[in-house]
Amino acid sequence: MSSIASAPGAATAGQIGSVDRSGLGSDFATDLLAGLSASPKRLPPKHFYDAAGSRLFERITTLPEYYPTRTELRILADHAEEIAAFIPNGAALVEFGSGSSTKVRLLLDKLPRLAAYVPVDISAEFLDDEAARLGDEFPHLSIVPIAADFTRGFVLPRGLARHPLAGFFPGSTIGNFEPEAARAFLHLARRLLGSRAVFVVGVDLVKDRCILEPAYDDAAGVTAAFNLNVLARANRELGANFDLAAFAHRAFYDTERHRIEMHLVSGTAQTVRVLGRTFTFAAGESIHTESSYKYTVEAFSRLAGEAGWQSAAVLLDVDALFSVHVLRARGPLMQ
Ligand code: AVJ
Repeated sequence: MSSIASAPGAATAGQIGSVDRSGLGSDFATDLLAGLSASPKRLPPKHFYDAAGSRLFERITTLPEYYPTRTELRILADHAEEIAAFIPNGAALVEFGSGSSTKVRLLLDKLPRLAAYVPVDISAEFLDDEAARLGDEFPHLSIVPIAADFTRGFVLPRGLARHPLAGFFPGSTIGNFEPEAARAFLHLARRLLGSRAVFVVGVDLVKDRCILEPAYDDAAGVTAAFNLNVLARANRELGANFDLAAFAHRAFYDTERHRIEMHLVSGTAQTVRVLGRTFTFAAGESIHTESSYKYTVEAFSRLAGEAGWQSAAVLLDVDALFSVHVLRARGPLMQ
């Protein structure tokens, strides 16, 4: 892997070229205790992605019912050149929540003059592997991995400041945010990337529940295993005693709020111990583990507009299942 620190004259912040883990706290315990104490019970979806959860998610992306990944890949493959044309030569490309780098490869192939690729991900393990692999494939590209929870904001290495910045946020991960939080995140990205930035965002589209619900409740049970893994993770990491057989995966589309909700439903009245505390479940009581918001093209453009971006292009697949928005920074930013 080459490093941006080797770029002549680049001012660096000392963390460049290696994975910076300083932003990672163990907030799983905190969030689990708070979420189980809340009513209704809840847990943020970012905790799905330990090593086992990341593997299960990779399997989800290959399921016949789960259309988002393959559809977005198709859009990116079909329009890579058009999207790349919005990203200036010498830019640094910051990817939020990079996971596996399959999607960005399609853009990198069309960006031979990119100065740096900056994958930001909560999973340092994934980051290391993918960064190493990408480094082999793109030997002239500086790769600057940052292990951070981007939902909390993070600092870019100072060496990147002199480059025009572009953001990449594929996968409709933005759908995990409540609309207010999505707007706040878009605003944060606008501040981070600067006044000449371009931001490429993948957004899942509103559609019939007949397509949406199977995508989050597949026949092979992989999504169920993915959802239940967060309880297994609590048992592994926090010594909790969740009985996985006593919880069921449930996913449904809320047509009014335009969101999929995933829950873990307790089959019986039971108590669970986590870090010395006891939590009671009524029969049928659930933990709300994920919301996955769906947007129309107009609704997402409006949201981005409220966060200091303007729409430069919107690309869809032929069946209008998924959208890729190319946004450009607009006007002076209100703090
Ligand atoms: C990674 C948030 C985009 O909402 O479709 C997939 C996560 N959850 N199946 C999504 C997920 C269940 C996924 N995102």
